[in-house]
Amino acid sequence: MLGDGENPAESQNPDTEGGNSTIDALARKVHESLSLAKRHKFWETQPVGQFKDRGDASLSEGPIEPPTPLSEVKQEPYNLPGPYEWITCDMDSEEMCAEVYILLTNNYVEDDENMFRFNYSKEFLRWALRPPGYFRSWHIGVRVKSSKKLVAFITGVPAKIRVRDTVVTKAEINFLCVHKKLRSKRLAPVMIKEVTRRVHLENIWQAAYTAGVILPTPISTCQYWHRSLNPKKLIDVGFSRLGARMTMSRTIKLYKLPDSTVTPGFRKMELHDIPAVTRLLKNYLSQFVVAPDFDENDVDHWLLPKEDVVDSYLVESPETHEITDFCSFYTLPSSILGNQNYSTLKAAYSYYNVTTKTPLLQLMNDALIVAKRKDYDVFNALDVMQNDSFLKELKFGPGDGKLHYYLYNYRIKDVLRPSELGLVLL
Ligand code: MYA
Repeated sequence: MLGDGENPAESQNPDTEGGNSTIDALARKVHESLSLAKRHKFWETQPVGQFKDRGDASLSEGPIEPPTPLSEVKQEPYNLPGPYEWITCDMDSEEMCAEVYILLTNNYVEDDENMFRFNYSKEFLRWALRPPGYFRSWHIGVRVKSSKKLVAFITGVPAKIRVRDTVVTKAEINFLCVHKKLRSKRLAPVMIKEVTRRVHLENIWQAAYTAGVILPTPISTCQYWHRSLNPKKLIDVGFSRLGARMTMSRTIKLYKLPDSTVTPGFRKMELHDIPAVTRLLKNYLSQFVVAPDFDENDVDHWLLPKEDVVDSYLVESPETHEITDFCSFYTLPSSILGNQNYSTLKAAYSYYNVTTKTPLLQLMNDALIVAKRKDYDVFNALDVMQNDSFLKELKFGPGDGKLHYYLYNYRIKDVLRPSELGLVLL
């Protein structure tokens, strides 16, 4: 099933007792067994947790390197190979946005079997890349000088992220993409160094990112779970398989959902709900080790419903009119590669969910009902936050894609359990 990138050879589930030490041991073993040539030539030079430092109690938590004076930050862009040039992508421009969309549609993340490829919509990209306080200079493209064709991309957006008690403005790095024809030419490290330089120019020294590949060194490793909404299509396109001793009609029955939601007062979030939703989220997210520190502007941007981009629902108590619960998902279709009958898989991704009165299981079942009604084929969720408490019961199945979370220039002592993460990156 589709995850965010490849599924590394890892059979351990960190979300179990003793998971940290098992992962540490595994990481050390992998590191030791690699020949020098196979090591991370680029990542070993970067201020990130290194595999060899795992479990070293003398290293303290927090920034790995202090900020350098701004005057010492390199003023000119890094050198690109001769045929290429840097551009700053103006996502307000319809043409630019379309070029980025096409690059990603044809070259971005695929599953292990190359059956599906993320197909972020233009509207989604605009939303993801222009949050409050965004920097246009962090939307970086690489063009072929002669043809002007866009062949690589990387982005950052600023976000206040709390790690334990410390809130730091970090860059969230995403959409790193190199055209298929230009792979394995060490372009990615140059892109990463260039975005780092531009982030430093704004006096920001930390970053958060996720990837399907193992790099030095994950702060946590999560798993995607998938809830079939349209099982027949999912089976037809090879996203899922008919279970043993299951017929198609029994499978369809198994995943059937009621037509309407069950929680009284369940409705779409509206503009006037922003203060209440912000309060709910702030309270709720405070229990996690790593979480965004959302203010009302952030909630307006990230959680107010946007057609085919982000959906948010809440529970308004019919008696007191208090907002007691909240759930949300974002829309990220995938292209179905080489199928005669279908070209797109419509997927909803669980985003931020908060409960104070409604059982989470019931709230998420209502989210599934809404998603089904809106014609999504599948509802995906990571095992972050308290998601583990509803996944199995609501008939989500584990995917084979793992998603690793990383921090740049910030050391965390021990690997975190997914349930200690309160952060969802797009
Ligand atoms: S995750 C999504 C990544 N995109 C895709 O998977 C799309 C399809 N794949 C591609 O477009 C290419 O394969 C990419 C690599 C571009 C991924 N994150 O140029 P190369 C390292 C970080 O020869 P290519 C997302 O967007 C690799 O280990 N590093 O390789 C978050 C090796 O280094 P080392 C990665 O295949 C991105 C080097 O690149 C990734 O042609 C967060 C090889 O370079 C990866 N996903 O291109 C970026 N994949 O030798 C980090 C490979 O050391 C941000 N590599 O092992 C860091 C914070 C920066 C800001 C800091 C501010 C203070």
